[in-house]
Amino acid sequence: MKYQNPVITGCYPDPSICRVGDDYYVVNSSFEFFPGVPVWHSRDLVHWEQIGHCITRNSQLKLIKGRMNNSGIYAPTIRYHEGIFYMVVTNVANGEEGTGNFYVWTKDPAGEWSEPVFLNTEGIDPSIFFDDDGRAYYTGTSSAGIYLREIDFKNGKLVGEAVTLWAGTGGAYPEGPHLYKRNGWYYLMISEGGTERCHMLTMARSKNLTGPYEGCLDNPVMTNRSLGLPIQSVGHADLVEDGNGNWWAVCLGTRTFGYPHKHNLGRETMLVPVDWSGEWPVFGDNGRVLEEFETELLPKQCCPESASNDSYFDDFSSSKPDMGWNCIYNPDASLYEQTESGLCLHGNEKWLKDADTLAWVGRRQRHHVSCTVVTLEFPCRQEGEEAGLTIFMNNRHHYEAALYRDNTGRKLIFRRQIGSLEKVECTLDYESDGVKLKLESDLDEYRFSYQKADGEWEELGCGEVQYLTTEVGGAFTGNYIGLYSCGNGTKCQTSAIFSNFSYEGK
Ligand code: 6LW
Repeated sequence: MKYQNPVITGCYPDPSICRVGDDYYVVNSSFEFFPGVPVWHSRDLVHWEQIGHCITRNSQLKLIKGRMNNSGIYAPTIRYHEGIFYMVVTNVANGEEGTGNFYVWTKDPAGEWSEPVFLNTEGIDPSIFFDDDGRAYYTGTSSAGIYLREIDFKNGKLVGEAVTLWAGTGGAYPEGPHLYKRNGWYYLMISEGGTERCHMLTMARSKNLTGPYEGCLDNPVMTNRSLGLPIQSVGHADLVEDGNGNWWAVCLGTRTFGYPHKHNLGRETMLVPVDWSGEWPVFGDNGRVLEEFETELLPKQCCPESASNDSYFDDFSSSKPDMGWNCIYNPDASLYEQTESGLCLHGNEKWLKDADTLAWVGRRQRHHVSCTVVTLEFPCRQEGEEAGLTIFMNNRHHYEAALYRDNTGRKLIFRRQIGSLEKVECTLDYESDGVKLKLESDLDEYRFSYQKADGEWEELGCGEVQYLTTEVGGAFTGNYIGLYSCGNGTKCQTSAIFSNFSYEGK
């Protein structure tokens, strides 16, 4: 059978995987977005369905504001041991209290996870390894390389001395470590070169847990660097052995376009067949990650119900919001309300360009070519009130169509914000209380339109995709399609009601 990469499209980087019987679970980074750490389930490794989040309560996570797409939740690891799932992760936040490395645990990965247990240790990209004798170990990054320390889950703390295991092959940023044991060897797998175009996966092994570790002579064992392949920047991988003894890796990669290469969907999750019949694993096509792999080895059971993430509709009638929706930073419940007419946003006094708590919900853009339509009711009366549909990399890079009230009346506007440049490029006088908005995307442009009274769509404006790419305006995340309301200086008196949201990816 042939399958296509990415297997999880959109901004779902730093995948980590574990298996329990026939069930596979993946978690990803979530940065400043909330809920944090999406949890996916699959039985065939190709079709993934989101079943929850590890972080769903403000008490579990304090997100700091202000740093665009490069703070918050980095690089989780998921492991299963004796009936319990553990997820260990970093909240990157300048060393503020209640941040750093922590783990949460659960017996049901689709349910609620525990309160955080902080580990008070340096670095990022934590991982957990259970040795055959049942002892558990933590690995993480330091300036000297990858270090190991025993972890005592009973008492929720690291114990003993830290030992540096390996500093990699000399590439920048040795990170993303995971340990595995096979045929009496401890294998340490890490990423080097940075998460951008030089990203690579390297390995070392030792007969002893604490080393010395010897690098694989074939390092890097996986990379697409300097190759003209459609998927770039592959790395940050995790391995899993299926029930038939075959090995697989999940890793991140980007689908780049244009020249110089750029990407706007963030780093996505790829599946790589691994041949570990020899001493060292061989990843994908001789160390390269392809868009399409042909393999007869996938676990047989398929999950057809989760086969399509290509289209999505929401009338916001469900009492629990769909898992694909996120807020930015910790949510303020007073800004959101579910009503019979749809999702109601109560805009606060902020601007959309503020790196702050907003009445904002967004879903990841998961396809380059896509079409989103949403209905908005917003009889704005107070000067400055605004609500609309935005394509959003971060607070400094976004385009939107919105209903807006200025000192002369209600307007329909199209605005672009590219760094510190901000321009309202179209302003139409607009009488009606409501509007249907459309956002279309391809590799070149984001196009916004609205539906006129006669049912025809009229374009409001468009903007280049390239200015909303990671390379131009972002850091670690991809674009979100957002619904928002803001008062631009004064708290909104008018509620914005969004309904009939549809997204179609091609
Ligand atoms: C993550 C690091 C990385 O912590 O990017 O690609 C960082 N790898 O390991 C943020 O995703």
